[in-house]
Amino acid sequence: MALTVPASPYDFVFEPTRTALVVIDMQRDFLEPGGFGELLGNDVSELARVVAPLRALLDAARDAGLLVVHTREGHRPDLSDAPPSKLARGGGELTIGSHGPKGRILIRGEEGHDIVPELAPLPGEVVLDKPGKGAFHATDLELLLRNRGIERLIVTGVTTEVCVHTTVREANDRGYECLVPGDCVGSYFPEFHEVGLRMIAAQGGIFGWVGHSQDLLDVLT
Ligand code: TIU
Repeated sequence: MALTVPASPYDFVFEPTRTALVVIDMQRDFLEPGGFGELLGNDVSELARVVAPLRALLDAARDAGLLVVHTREGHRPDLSDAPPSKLARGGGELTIGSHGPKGRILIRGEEGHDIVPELAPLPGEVVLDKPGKGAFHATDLELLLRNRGIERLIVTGVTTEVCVHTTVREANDRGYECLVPGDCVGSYFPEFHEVGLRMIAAQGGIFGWVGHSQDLLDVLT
């Protein structure tokens, strides 16, 4: 049965069986003090507010039978999947692969690369390791979605203007309809968050829809 939620620029209609909840990069490296996000000079406290509403939405999506996809940004220990440009970016001493307080930064298998405990994937849920900002780049996400008949995505996680935006743009170009619940995405920069959300819904929904998790909870539970 199709469900309808109020959203900007107009109502978002979705069939739970044909919709995936995508949780982008809710990793310790981005959210916790001492991780990669903080090493980049960011105020990680800006991201903390996302965890509680996203946990509630995740639980509701699980109960309603939506496909749940968790992503993690990171690289192989030998860095062979990290473009030299990404490794060099920033010019600092601490970069991807360096030893930080939570293990090697953005390296698969390290503590900092893991998803925060509150949002830990359940056994059987898709966990997608991605080397880029977008969840479609160099991953099998599109294949997984096509095989399940998924047409719509509810995109959540961090950060609004970086990995969330890149994923929504990639999805939009591939024909997926994306809803972004604004309280379930976050940025180190409040102004980028604000404008990032407006950019999605502007021009009649140029990249998709922006809504609120409570409206999703109202129809899913
Ligand atoms: N720095 C920043 O805002 N984001 C990232 O590096 N990755 C994600 O957004 N996941």
